[in-house]
Amino acid sequence: MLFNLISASVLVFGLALQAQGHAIISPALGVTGTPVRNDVQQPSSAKECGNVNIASTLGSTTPIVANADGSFNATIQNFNAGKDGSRQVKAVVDGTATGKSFVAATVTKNGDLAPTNVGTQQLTVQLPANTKCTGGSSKDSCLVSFTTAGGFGNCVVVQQKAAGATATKAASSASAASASASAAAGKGKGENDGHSANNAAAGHKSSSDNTSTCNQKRDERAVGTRAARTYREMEEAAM
Ligand SMILES: *[C@@H]1O[C@H](CO)[C@@H](O)[C@H](O)[C@H]1NC(C)=O
Ligand SMILES: CC(=O)N[C@H]1CO[C@H](CO)[C@@H](O)[C@@H]1O
Repeated sequence: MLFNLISASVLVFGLALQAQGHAIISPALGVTGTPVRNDVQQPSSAKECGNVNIASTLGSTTPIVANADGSFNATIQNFNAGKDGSRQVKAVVDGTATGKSFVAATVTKNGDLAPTNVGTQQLTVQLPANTKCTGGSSKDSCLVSFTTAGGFGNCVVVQQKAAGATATKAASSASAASASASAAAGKGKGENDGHSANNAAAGHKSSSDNTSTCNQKRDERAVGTRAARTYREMEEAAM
């Protein structure tokens, strides 16, 4: 009995030494069922989804459907406490869902930097306003990669049903475009602030210049149909 207790303590101690801050964001790319510690990746700028094979898992991963305003919720679960098991994340998004062209997204509701417990928290992310999810067989999926302050994380699949549909209509029909232009005008300042933050955060990302140019155009399109057309052409060119 005592021996069992001791070996159990040794085992727990050993596991604690191994445990270097793992946390996973669900529903994780390539993970079915309840995620376990081994599902956790270590995203890097070269491999934002870690070692997960994006092409072969994209279609079978449960997607998160984004709101029409480009926000979505996800759940983060850590497997050990402390900063190593941080539930505080940064997020980047790849509209093509190929894993090749990520830009910064804004985490509007984050988790604890150094949680004292093991558990879950809700994350809320705002995609940049000009994001178009074009990946996957339904051509409406983005990949979002999360990295915790502990260096762990993974990708999730985000579907852009409402916003994607609006964008597609806008590209093919002038009336839809002016409708979404007035919607954009109505949203106004808050979005722009988000863009500046995104662009600053994107920093090293190659598309940040294009992002800011597009954002400018997006705001201008409320001014008139010519601007709207320019913006649409730009969007089409970007696809
Ligand atoms: C995220 O969750 C909050 C509740 O915590 C809810 O109000 C909000 O609508 C959710 N957002 C999305 C995009 O589902
Ligand atoms: C308008 C603009 O800034 N276009 C640039 C977008 O980014 C590509 C490379 O990613 C450049 O080649 C373009 O000049």
